[in-house]
Amino acid sequence: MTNGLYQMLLGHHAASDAPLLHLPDGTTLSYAGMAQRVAQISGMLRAQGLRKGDRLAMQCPKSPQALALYLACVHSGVIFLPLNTAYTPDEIGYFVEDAAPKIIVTDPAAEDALLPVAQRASALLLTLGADEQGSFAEAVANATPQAEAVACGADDLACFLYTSGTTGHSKGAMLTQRNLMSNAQTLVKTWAFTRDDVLLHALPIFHAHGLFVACNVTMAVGGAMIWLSGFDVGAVLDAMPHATTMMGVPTFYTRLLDADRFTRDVAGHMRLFTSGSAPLLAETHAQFSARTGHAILERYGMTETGMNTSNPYNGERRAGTVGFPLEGVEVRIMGENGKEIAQGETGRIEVRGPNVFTGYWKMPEKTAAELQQNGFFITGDLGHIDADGYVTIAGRDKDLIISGGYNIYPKEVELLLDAQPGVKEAAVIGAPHADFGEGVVAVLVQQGNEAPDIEAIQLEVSARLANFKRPQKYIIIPELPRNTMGKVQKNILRDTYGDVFSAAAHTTKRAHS
Ligand code: MLC
Ligand code: AMP
Repeated sequence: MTNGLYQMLLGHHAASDAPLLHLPDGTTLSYAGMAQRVAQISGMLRAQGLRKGDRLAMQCPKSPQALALYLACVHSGVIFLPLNTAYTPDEIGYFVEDAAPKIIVTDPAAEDALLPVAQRASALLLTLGADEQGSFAEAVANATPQAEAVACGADDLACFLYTSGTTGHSKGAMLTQRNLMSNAQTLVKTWAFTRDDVLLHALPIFHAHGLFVACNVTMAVGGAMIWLSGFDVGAVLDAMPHATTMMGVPTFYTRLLDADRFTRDVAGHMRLFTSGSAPLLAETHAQFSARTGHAILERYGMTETGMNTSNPYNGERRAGTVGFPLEGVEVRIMGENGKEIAQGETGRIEVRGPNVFTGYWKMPEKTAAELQQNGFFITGDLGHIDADGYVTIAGRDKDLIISGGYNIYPKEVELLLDAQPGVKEAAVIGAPHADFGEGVVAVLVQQGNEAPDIEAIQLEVSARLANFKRPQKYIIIPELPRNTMGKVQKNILRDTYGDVFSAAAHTTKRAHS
């Protein structure tokens, strides 16, 4: 048994001087250079007693060494658990307790706050900053390199990605080597990636999009990445003439379109722009085509499944659709009665294939509720398939807000707001937002005669929840609209407060920001 995922990502090119990362300081890290880093980190993991199947959690700023840590986990058979850098220590505490990692690697700035979390879990806490300084670097420098990859099979677990749920509790989606390998290989074919590609990488690497789609696909072919720490329009425009491809969330594209400097010439060297993680407005697609001559290729995926569908590389990229099921992936649309429904009609989207995860860590009931015995995963998205086979996402069956490509489950925010002084109950909704697609709005019902102290609530929310989950608007109303079953009618709230982020709304609504 070898280690298929490691072979695909790095093993095949471990001796190559070809560039892997082009860095902002003008230097380049080659595949061979990355393989050396990985062997060194693997040596440290081994010395710390981590073995196949153990977990390592990382909440670090994006850096080449953070990518090397992911690869070293794959190399060592250690399950990699990347965490959003915006998560608060409270949130991290939950993931650490649930996944029980042996090592937590964090930003030096978060060390003090995370120390109690690490101590409670008996985990070793190491620090790794954006400049690659910290105790992680010291531990790695002193290690004996471990060149040989630990043998892993396709069914061995490679990563846990936490995804929030409608109950307010996050679930660790367990992804195997097969899930990641099959998806990357399919995408390489579908999007015609080759070693000549230079991907402009401005996404975070703690989610499926930036890590498994962008990095895995590029590395599977031995291509290069221009490695940016995040999405800064100026830096992206400077880099674009040197790149051939970019993967982004819709916010990337609307922000680029807002920049006068973004012209057909700047995009002239690119062969492919892909979009996903959130719906791309047909209007953005059209504006982008008019400005650059490029039709953005929209695809559809999930943490639990990797990518499911894609518009074609050759052929019509139809705006407003997410294209066709990927090779080897089955997509079906189910009706209320549990039966597959006729083409063209909207129903629940289910997917099956080698990309679909194996279940939620330590949550057999939740796994059984969403991942059926026949292998079809219930995505929680609603959609239809047209006569030509294009899939359209028509809405969501799950109560979910997607803001700038990040998911917010209202229940999690509502539970916190419900517990605040002066709040009788809360409903959290998404409202159209020009930059983020959707923005988070909290609708509160006050307890008693005194209005809740919004500033105090905002402080508490900031201490507890990651920044992208925090409501950007608070609205106080006498009572929440409910149906005859007593269920809050969020559709009415969305209709009523749908314009809170538009300029005119500021003067007409009783909204605090
Ligand atoms: C940042 N902020 C956000 C936000 N990102 N608010 C709402 N939604 C977001 N997504 C807030 C911060 O709290 C901050 O507020 C202010 O905006 C500026 O912060 P920033 O960090 O400077 O923002 P910026 O770097 O501009 O980030 C915006 C962004 C980023 C769109 C570039 O959010 C991003 O990289 N999104 C990508 C998400 C992604 O990779 N999703 C993939 C999931 S995988 P304040 O008050 O502090 O100033 C998946 C599967 C699939 O879904 O199909 O791909
Ligand atoms: P996540 O849990 O972060 O993996 O988010 C997955 C969800 O993002 C999916 O279930 C969809 O609701 C949404 N999503 C991903 N890609 C698209 C897309 N291209 N269009 C619309 N929604 C998308």
